Amino acid sequence: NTISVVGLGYIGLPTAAVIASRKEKVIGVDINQSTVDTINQGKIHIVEPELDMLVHAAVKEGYLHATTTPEPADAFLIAVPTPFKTNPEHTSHEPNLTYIKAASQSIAPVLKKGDLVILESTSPVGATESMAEWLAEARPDLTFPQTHGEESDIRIAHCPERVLPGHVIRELVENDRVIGGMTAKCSQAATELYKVFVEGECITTTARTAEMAKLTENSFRDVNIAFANELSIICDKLDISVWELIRLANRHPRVNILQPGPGVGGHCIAVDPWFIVSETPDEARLIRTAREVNDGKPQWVVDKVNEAVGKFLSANPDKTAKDVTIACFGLAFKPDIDDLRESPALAIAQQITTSNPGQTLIVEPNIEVLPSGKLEGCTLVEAQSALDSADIVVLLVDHKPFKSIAPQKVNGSYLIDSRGVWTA
Ligand code: SAJ
Repeated sequence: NTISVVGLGYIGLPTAAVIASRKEKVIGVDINQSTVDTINQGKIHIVEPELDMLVHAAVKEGYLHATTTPEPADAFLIAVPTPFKTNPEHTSHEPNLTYIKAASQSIAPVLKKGDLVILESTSPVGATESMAEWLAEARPDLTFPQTHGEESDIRIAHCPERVLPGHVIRELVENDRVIGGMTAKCSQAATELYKVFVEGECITTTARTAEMAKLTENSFRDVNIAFANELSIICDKLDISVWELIRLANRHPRVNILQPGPGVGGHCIAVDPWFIVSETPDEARLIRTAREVNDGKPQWVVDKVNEAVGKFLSANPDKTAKDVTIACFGLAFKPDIDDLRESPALAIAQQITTSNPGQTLIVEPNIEVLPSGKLEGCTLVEAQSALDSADIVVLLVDHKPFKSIAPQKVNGSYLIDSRGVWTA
C-alpha cells in the first residue's frame, strides 16, 4: 500500500515519517518547494525531538519521498492548517477551510476507485462532509459516501490528531485514536491504516462526533486554564498566593486545578474553541468566556509590569523612565520548546519593548537569535547578565533552566512571576 500525506508540517511530517518507519511507502505532499527539498535531502524544517533521525532514515531507505504535486496512492491523509479568520471588528472568529479545500482539489485528479481519504486537520463540525463534497465536485466519475453510502468508490473519514508538541513521535504511536468514518466501512478502512503504526486503541464513531471530540478536548483544557488564570487575578487582588492556594485546593481528592500563566498560546487550544463558538454562539457561553479570559491575560501581565515600573520610579526619584531596565524571561509558547508561534510571552515582550524607553533584555535559552522585526531594540542575553542589570524581572515561561535559578538571585528586582517559578 502507498500512503500519501498531504501537508508536511508539525503533524503531517512526523506522521509520514512514523508510517515510513513501519516500511510502508509514503509520498509526502506540500505546496512549499523548500520544505519538499529539505525533506528529500533527509532533513527537517521543524523542531521536534527524534524527528530528524526518523526522516533521515525513511528518505535514505527509500520509504519516504516528498513532492509538490500529488501522485496516485491508496490512502490520502490530509494534515493541513485550519486557522480562523477574524472579521475586521474582531467580533467573530470563523474557521478558515481554504487549505482543506485546496488540498482536496489537489488530490482529486489522482483519486481512483477503492482509495481512502482521511482528514486529520482539526476541523469544525461538518468539515469532513464539506471535504467529501469538494472531492465529489472535482470527480463526477467516482462515487462518494454522501450519495452512495457503503457502495461508494471512495472511503472518507475524519481522524483528528491529538499529539503534544515535544512528544509527537511517542504520542503518535501510543495515543488512542478517534476514527470517524462517513460510513462503517470508511471507519474500518481508516482503522486498518492506523493499525500500521498506532499501538493505542482505535475507537470508531461518526465523522461529526470525531470532529467535535477534538474540539472538546482542547476546549476542556482551555476552560480549565481559564479557571486557573481567573483565580490568579482574583488572588492578586486579595493578596493571596495563587500557587499556594492551588496546591492546597488540589489536596482535595476530586479537585485538580491547572496552572495559571501569561495566557494560552500555540495554534490549537487558543483556536479550536472558537470553532465551537462560531457554530453555536448562543449556547457556547462558558467556552467563549474562557477564550476571553485567556486572551485577556497577556494585557493583565503588561499592566502589572507598568505598575512595577511606577513603583520602581517612585522608590528611585533620581531615575527617569529611560533608566529602567526590564528583563523578560522566556518567549516560547510553553516550556522547553523553541516554538514562538502564537506565544503570549512573545506578545507581552513586544508590548513591553514598545512602551519601555529604557533597555529591554530577553532571556530565551531555546533560541540563538531574536525573531526578526518583532523585538526591535531588545537584546538577547544570558540569564545571569539579565539578573545583574534588571530593575524589573518578568518571568513568562517556566523553562527548566529558569527553575534552577535560586529565588534569592531575583530578590533585588521588582518581580512579575507569571508562572510561579520563583514565587511559588
Ligand atoms: N498552559 C497553561 N497552564 C497549564 C497548561 C497549559 O497556561 O496548566 C498553557 C501553555 O503554556 C500553552 C498553552 O496552555 O501556552 C497550550 O499548551 P498545552 O501544553 O496545554 O497544549 P498544546 O497546545 O501544546 O497541545 C494541545 C494538546 N491538547 C490537550 O492537551 C487537550 C495536544 O494533545 C493536542 O494535540 C494539541 O493541542 C493540538 O494539536 O490540538
